Amino acid sequence: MGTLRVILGDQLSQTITSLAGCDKSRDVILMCEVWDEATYVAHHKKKIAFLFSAMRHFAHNLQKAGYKVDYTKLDDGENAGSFQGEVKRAIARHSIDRIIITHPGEYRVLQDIETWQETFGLPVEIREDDRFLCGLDEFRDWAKGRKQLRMEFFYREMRKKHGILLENGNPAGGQWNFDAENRKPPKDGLDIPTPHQSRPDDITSEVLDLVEARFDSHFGDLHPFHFAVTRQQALNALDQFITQRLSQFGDYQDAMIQNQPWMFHSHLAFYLNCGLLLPLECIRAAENAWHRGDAPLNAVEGFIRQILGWREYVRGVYWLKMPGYGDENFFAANAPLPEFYWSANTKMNCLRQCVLETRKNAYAHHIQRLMVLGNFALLAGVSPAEVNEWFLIVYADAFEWVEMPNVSGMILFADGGFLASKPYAAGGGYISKMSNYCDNCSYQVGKKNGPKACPFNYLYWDFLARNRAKLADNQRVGMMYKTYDRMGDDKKQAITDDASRFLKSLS
Ligand code: FAD
Ligand code: DLZ
Ligand code: SF4
Repeated sequence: MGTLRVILGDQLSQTITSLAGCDKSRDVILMCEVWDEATYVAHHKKKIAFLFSAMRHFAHNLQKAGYKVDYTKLDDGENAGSFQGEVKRAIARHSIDRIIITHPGEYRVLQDIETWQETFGLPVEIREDDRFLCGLDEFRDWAKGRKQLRMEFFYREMRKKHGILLENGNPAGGQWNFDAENRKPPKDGLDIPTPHQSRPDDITSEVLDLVEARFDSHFGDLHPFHFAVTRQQALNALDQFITQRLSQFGDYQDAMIQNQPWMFHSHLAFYLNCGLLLPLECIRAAENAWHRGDAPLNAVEGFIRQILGWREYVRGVYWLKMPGYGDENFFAANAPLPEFYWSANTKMNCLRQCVLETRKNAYAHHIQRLMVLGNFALLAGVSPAEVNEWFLIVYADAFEWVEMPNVSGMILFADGGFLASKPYAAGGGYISKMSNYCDNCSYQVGKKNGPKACPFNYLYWDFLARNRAKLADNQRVGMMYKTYDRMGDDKKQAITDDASRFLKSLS
């Protein structure tokens, strides 16, 4: 008798806890491509191709390392279509007396796994996912008794715990956070390196054919496909980021330039989230670049904060708030998601560009997600459920544990301020300052009202006015009401009328 060790599509790390203590002569590793996972939301074609190809390469490498791997491809005739069904089939095929799996990334999947012991009459061990730098119990302890959680304080604890960017126990450079230096607008003539690109091999080509045939109706362009799909390729992508982009990551972290989807970002979330890269190795690589003098502290600290701070923090919040986080709706927002989030058919150039790039690359960088796509969904009062589904579908790095807190917590403030201290609402002025999108727009960012005015401008004030009862006491937003109150009645009416006309035109 042996152990069935189940590895999910986002657990592609050779150090995954479910493999610890594996008896290669008796234990069986189960990996499966299943219809339920590929369609519970209609993921972007590139996302499915990326995960299936990475899974197949990972299984291949496990086999080469001497593991007994049982791998079900999506189009295998007997494929049961679900994790539960595939585990059942594997138990029937092999001589199994227990199941081991690492804690999954999604609550939905955990609920399913928790039924296996009873369903199959075998002991099921769910092991901690130690690829994260903060355990779930540890986060719960940190959060206990705090009325409000703030990422910044959590991040400082993580810096101390892991000894990152410390000098004699103090923060390197005398500050924990160098964000103030990381808000440069874009400038002409920036030399942005070409992003890392891997060439599809035979395994990837087979997967691309499969996705083309079976997921044709899903959103997104399948070709060209250049994601890294092996650990070695992902390490190359990390190395390329550290040597070519990191030094400018901080300065232009918030900048957006038309037709420059990749900017100086790392594009590593794809690989971190499926397990091809580990958070600590990315953090150490950045820290070492600073020690070598290859990248300035504002860039290195900014990058590390995203991984050691935000990434761990949102995961902690997700597991603290589940189940039910996705149902929270502080503003009672219930508008449908505008059709242009799929078609890009809008005269608002910033939104059009961000949707077009999302469709092409299954990627948009943080500030596009936050201040363009997210900001609009917030101001337009789109229902959290619809926004969550869209963000989960369209990005190849999207898994619910990281997508949902960013959507419900960060952009929609649907949790009433549990994750973030204020809604990231902004008018067109912010987008105009941080991008060149407005240069090519049918609307005029300088105009506040009327048919030619940038819709972000009046939607912003209309959002504040509509939600006054819920926001007036928020210290970070409250002062905006002083500005609103100084406006004349005609101006306030124009805001309401423009917003109402514009929002009606969306449906
Ligand atoms: P970089 O800008 O290079 O940042 C470095 C790394 O830091 C990222 O790879 C990521 O691992 C981590 N990171 C940065 N910001 C965050 C954050 N807010 N939360 C968690 N990790 C962070 N990130 C995802 O990984 N998956 C998602 O589904 C996802 N959905 C998002 C939805 C919205 C509405 C917003 C505002 C943000 C979302 N993010 C998500 C966070 C962030 O936008 C992406 O991690 C980032 O854009 C990925 O690109 P990158 O690897 O080039 O990141
Ligand atoms: C996102 C995804 C997709 C598209 N397909 C699979 C799959 O076929 N097999 C699999 O093991 N995982 C897949 N995943 C990831 C899961 O939906 C889910 O996010 C994780 O298993 C949670 O840890
Ligand atoms: Fe976007 Fe407004 Fe600028 Fe147009 S004018 S690109 S809608 S911010």
